[in-house]
Amino acid sequence: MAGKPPTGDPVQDAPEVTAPQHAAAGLPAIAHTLRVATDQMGLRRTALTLLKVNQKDGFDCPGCAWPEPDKRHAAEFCENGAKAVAEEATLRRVAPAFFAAHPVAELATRSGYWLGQQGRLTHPMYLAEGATHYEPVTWERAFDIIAEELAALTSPDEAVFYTSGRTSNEAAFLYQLFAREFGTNNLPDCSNMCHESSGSALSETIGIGKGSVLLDDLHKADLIIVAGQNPGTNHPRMLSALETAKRGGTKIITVNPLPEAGLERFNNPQNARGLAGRGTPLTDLFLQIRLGGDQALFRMLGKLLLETEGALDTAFIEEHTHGFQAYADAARTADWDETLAATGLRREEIESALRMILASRRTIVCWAMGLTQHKHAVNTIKEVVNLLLLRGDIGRPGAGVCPVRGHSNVQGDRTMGIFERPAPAFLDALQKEFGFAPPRHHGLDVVRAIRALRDGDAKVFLAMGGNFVAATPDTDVTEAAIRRARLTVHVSTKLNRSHVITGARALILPTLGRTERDRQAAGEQFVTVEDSMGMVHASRGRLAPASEHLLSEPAIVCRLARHVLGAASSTPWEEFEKDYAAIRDRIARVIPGFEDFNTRVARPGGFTLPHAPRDARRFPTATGKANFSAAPVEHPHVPEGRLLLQTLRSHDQYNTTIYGLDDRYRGIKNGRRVVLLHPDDARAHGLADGAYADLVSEWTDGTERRAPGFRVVHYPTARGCAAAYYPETNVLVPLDHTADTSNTPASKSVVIRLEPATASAGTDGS
Ligand SMILES: Nc1nc2c(c(=O)[nH]1)N[C@H]1C(S)=C(S)[C@@H](COP(=O)(O)OP(=O)(O)OC[C@H]3O[C@@H](n4cnc5c(=O)[nH]c(N)nc54)[C@H](O)[C@@H]3O)O[C@H]1N2
Ligand SMILES: Nc1nc2c(c(=O)[nH]1)N[C@H]1C(S)=C(S)[C@@H](COP(=O)(O)OP(=O)(O)OC[C@H]3O[C@@H](n4cnc5c(=O)[nH]c(N)nc54)[C@H](O)[C@@H]3O)O[C@H]1N2
Ligand SMILES: [Mo]
Repeated sequence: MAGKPPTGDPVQDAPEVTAPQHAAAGLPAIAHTLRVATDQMGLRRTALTLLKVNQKDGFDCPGCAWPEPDKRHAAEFCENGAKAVAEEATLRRVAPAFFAAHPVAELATRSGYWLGQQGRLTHPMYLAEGATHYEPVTWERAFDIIAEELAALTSPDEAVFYTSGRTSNEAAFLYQLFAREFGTNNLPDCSNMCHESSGSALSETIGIGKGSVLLDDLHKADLIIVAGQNPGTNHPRMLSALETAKRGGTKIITVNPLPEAGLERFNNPQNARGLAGRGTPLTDLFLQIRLGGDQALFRMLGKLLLETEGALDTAFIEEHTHGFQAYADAARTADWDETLAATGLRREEIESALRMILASRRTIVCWAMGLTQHKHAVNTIKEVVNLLLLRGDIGRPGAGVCPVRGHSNVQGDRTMGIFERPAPAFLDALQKEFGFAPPRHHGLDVVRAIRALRDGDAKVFLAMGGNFVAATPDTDVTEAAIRRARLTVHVSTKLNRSHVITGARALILPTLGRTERDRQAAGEQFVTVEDSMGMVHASRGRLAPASEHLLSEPAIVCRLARHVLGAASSTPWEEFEKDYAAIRDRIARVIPGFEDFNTRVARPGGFTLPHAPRDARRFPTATGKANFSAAPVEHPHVPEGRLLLQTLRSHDQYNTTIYGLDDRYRGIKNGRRVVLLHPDDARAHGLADGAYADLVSEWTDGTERRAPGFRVVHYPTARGCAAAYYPETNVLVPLDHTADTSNTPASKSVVIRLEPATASAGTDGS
């Protein structure tokens, strides 16, 4: 049986609401997985494909970056991983006839969901200046067009090279090499909108911007604090790790404005207890915090530890840390009234958390976007580090920091040098290996790239994956900025909004996905990725490519580089395209930790990158120690009558890729334009459950932004804290509303007011 054709028209957004669930996965997850997968792939392909996900001889799941356990199940994937695979391995195709039938202006009126459902891109396509339709173009001509526009720039810094985190290590290494040989560090990536705040905070405090725990540490911890993360939806395989930990006696504290089903109870579909029994309860203490209240919470916990006899690991603090006194002085001034106001918690709740921390000899803190997407995100994460340092909980088994990464290779892309602010040592190594002088001045991150495009300072935009216009904040501003570009180019697997909001000229370059065979001159190739815990391993696609016209990402970069750089480059681009082992040999010589790369990655399961704090309690910071921080405590200021809005993911989406219109665990069906409100907040605004409201964001410069027609859902969220899905609500996030230091859009704390809707219901306008 082949896949079903996609629905023909924009979907009517008509949310139906039932009670939220209290457990994740179980049989409904399996049923849902199989339905979605067979719709896209048919039955045979579904079985063949899903059995290769995350196996040692298979491909890395294109879903999240959670690591694979050493002992793997025959089905080492989750419902949402299966959806990510089905989305890529779909049998639906977007061929030239599709583009002939649909003018770009018409496609720009379609929802992101509809665009994505059309299938895989099959041919390179070109939108000429002034043209109404994309037309097929040869690869040669496509590269010439890019070379032509790049040559016309007055400075290499007028070009922007974006990356989304699915790109393999090999492609990412070549891509940054190409950009730097061309002459710019303009390498913004999705990380700028994601864990940049974690990277900033961890580099300053422990000397490396990556998490310090391995999978097994979670099993060994006495206490795991999960703050600002919804693993039931976004990292479902993490629930198996939490379940194993729980069964060994680990306690879990959840810190979240929402009671997320996956953290309440887990029905593991891989065992009988999960399928037929009651599953495993996960959270022992739920702290229903206000949005942005985490820094205040962790600071108060620190103060309480300081006041408790024998609570500190003084030997560790003395030998391995710096700045304790300044921190302790600041923490002692933490005030209960302010803490309770910022967190919305009761004193007893915080004291319960303290008792659990005191009872734990090994504590891990896990977090994701709930901590990183705030104005004071970097200081919030530094506060998490403070708490762990007090107890010596970094650099020993069962303890540490665990920022849970998003895209499956977002961490690897950064390791490979996708960064607008590269370290001088990295550039030195590139220079030595490839014999050119890389640019030394910093490039543009995501927000700065949008400003540069808006102001006419950047003119060519190239994206290695992703969906830039839909993923970034301030949709109207960003779309206008992109439309000013001379040329926009997208290397993509699937159609998305970024292909239809274009510069004067535009190219779509279709590429192979993770699941597909990659054959080059030297034979069949594999690529490598790095997971959230610094494990590097091979990924080998098995399916026939979606079309014979696709090129792999490494091949696209190699050919682009040859067209653009020509004889000026002495890099062996042709060799690299033939055999990716040649790329890995160079990575081995440039990037520490990759010595003997080809040999070590050939081992089943791959290898672990070094991490000085984790491996040896060495902290490569400016002080040579782990740094305490004494930043003032902040929390969002919300004017009277206003609410704070967080923009988050439903269960049926992967970032801007919409799989369906349900958010099963939260009890929402058939619609995405919903706003979750505490019943008291809703009533204060005169909004009954089922009423429709416009969300109006208010920014400090007096400007307002409106997202019309959201169905109000009375929901058990924290008081004063609303929630709605991204990307529909990106129109509300002001471009300048970003985190200090990391410059990450503060998408989890947007001040809004609610107005009765001007129209009763919208179509799905994502
Ligand atoms: N299926 C699926 N998997 C994914 C993705 C996907 O879209 N779909 N996206 C991938 C990517 S790129 C990423 S980065 C991750 C994202 O993974 P998550 O960070 O889990 O994603 P969000 O939906 O943004 O959820 C944020 C969570 O933090 C909570 N939160 C929000 N603000 C605060 C706060 O101020 N304090 C606290 N304590 N909690 C808060 C929210 O209620 C929610 O539970 O998932 C990755 N995996
Ligand atoms: N308001 C708000 N905004 C947010 C967030 C939020 O929580 N709230 N989260 C932010 C976060 S954490 C992130 S990571 C960003 C995500 O930003 P992006 O990474 O830019 O967005 P995605 O939706 O993941 O990109 C999906 C597209 O990638 C392409 N693609 C998929 N697989 C491949 C592949 O293998 N190769 C290539 N070349 N292309 C491929 C497909 O064409 C698909 O349409 O969004 C950010 N934006
Ligand atoms: Mo992300």
